[in-house]
Amino acid sequence: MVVASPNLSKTGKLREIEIPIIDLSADRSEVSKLIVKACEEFGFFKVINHGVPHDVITRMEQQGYEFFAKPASRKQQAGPANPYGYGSKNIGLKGDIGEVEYLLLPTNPLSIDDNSKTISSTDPYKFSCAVRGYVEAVNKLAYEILELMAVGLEAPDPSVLSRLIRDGDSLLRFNHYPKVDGGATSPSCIGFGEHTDPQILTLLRSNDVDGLQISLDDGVWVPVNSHPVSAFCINVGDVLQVMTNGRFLSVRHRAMVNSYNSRMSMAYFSAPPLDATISCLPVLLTPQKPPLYRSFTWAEYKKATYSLRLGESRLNLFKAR
Ligand code: GA4
Repeated sequence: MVVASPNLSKTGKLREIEIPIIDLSADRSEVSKLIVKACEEFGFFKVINHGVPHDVITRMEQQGYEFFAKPASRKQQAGPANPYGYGSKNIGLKGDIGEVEYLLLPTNPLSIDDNSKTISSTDPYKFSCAVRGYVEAVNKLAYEILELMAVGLEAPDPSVLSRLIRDGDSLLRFNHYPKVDGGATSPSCIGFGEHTDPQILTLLRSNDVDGLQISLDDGVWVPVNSHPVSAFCINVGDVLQVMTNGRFLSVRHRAMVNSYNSRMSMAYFSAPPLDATISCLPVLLTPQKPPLYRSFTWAEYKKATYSLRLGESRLNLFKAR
């Protein structure tokens, strides 16, 4: 079932569109078609009835709120982000800034346990349990969505995408966008500047404060409202654009801040292992549609990602000749 999600903002260069909301409990073959359509059209959709338990989400959110409520000096003990750890205003390694503070974490269980000690000295066990539980649940959801995509693309092997994220280099990010005076009316209202996500798939949860925007190919920004609250936002990353030979769009997006409410989001970036080779799925290649990108390893792509600014297009570096 696709529920219309009308967007009410009409200010400036913002446009109303209906972002697909896909019910994952509906008929599998129907759902796989809807997912493919959304990925082709927007590189973005929302899912409901996704199977991630409500208490797993709230436990995780609670940990995020508790961490960001700590004094700056305490949070800084978990930073500076290089690229992992606590960061405030500085994004990445090339001088990008935004009105955001965040925690960026690798998701393998050992790293979670290790990082928990600096992030939550009072109760590292509680933090680590919440994060482990959440990662397990969203990773399962990522598997399911990637399988549905493969089915929708008519790949002979339905696990051709999902198996790539097994023991992968997936990351977790808590973003906190404090309210900013003059937010939404001044240039400083950008919380996280426009970019695409380098990985395969991003699964994002946020509180009920708006701020996320996606860009259509004509450069118009579309606000994604935070309704329904129980949904996850899913976006295609660069690697999936390469694997689908440009059929799925790695969508440009950004996060805005406002002067009324602070926003918190939690993003799970599902990625392949560093040594995985990324290339187009054979089922999508024809003599008329040769590969748009050359093959590369995830390590190679990740290195290119960190050598560029946030908004720069790294995919251009990997175009086939
Ligand atoms: C964008 C998507 C993820 O948040 C992220 C970001 C990473 C970081 O913050 O360390 C990057 C950014 C993201 C792309 C370009 C580089 C790297 C900041 C930056 C300027 C964790 C990721 O994988 O790439």
